[in-house]
Amino acid sequence: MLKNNLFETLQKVREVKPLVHNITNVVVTNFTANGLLALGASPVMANAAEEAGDMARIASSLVLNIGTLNSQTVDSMILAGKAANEQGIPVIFDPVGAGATPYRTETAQRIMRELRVSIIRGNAAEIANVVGEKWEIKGVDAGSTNGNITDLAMTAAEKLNCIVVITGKEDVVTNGSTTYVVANGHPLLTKVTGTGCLLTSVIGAFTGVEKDLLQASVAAVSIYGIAAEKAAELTVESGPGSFQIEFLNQLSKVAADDINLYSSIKKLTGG
Ligand code: ATP
Ligand code: TZP
Ligand code: MG
Ligand code: MG
Repeated sequence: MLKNNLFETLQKVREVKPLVHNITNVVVTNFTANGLLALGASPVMANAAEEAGDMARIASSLVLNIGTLNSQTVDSMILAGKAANEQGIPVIFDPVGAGATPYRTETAQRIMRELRVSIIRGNAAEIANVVGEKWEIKGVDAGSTNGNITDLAMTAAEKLNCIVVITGKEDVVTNGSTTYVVANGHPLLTKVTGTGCLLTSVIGAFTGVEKDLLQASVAAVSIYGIAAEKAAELTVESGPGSFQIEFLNQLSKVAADDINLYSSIKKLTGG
């Protein structure tokens, strides 16, 4: 994937300011809205069943996140997802904590069954549990993983018939046949809650301007990791609090030169 394509896609986000409809969790709502604004997108959070379908219909993309799920928000997710599907609006799903409790696992599987999800993004254990493999998970955090993450991502993409993004030290992005590994990011991202959730919404923003959803996902994951690397350079001595704020600053500042210097994208499989 060409580095100047990455920057062009980012510039499109900044110009178009795609409306990203999020039905997300109460932990990360504010951080997600601020992160999307910093990136250049336009966030909206709308959970009520009375309006979820209407909001999804006017959005560029719909992001569903089960981090603090309850039966009402799950109903709203299904309503919004069906509305988005009818209009051909991409649905991006974050199965937060799938595998931690039966309710989360079953809800994640229900969403994948009842909706046409374009992209699913999670840690390795979450994605494994969505496809019925019982990898260890600790609450919402990935457990220790011995499994092959690339194989897991490719199998999941085939089973779920969507793009799969598995994040961790390295991120794997695949549609089942073409697979990329992105090595951007910084360990400080694991010390701030919601950095996975925000990434899922950032992928949503990129799908609002790039119709090739695999390219959109790779661009989002790499640019997000670059912003984190730059933020870490400035705050690693101070710690996660300073990093969280600087990360928002850097999301708003990623430039063509940063992409040329920092982006680390390898194509593993596919033409
Ligand atoms: P978890 O709860 O298991 O941390 P998550 O949903 O928060 O999962 P992460 O896998 O932490 O999501 O991914 C969020 C961001 O952090 C991604 O950009 C990812 O590349 C980055 N990241 C995670 N771990 C590391 C690491 N050890 N080194 C560099 N970047 C990382
Ligand atoms: N508990 C329920 S949702 C949530 C927590 C801590 C946030 C998880 O965010 P992320 O992005 O998966 O770290
Ligand atoms: Mg994390
Ligand atoms: Mg997560």
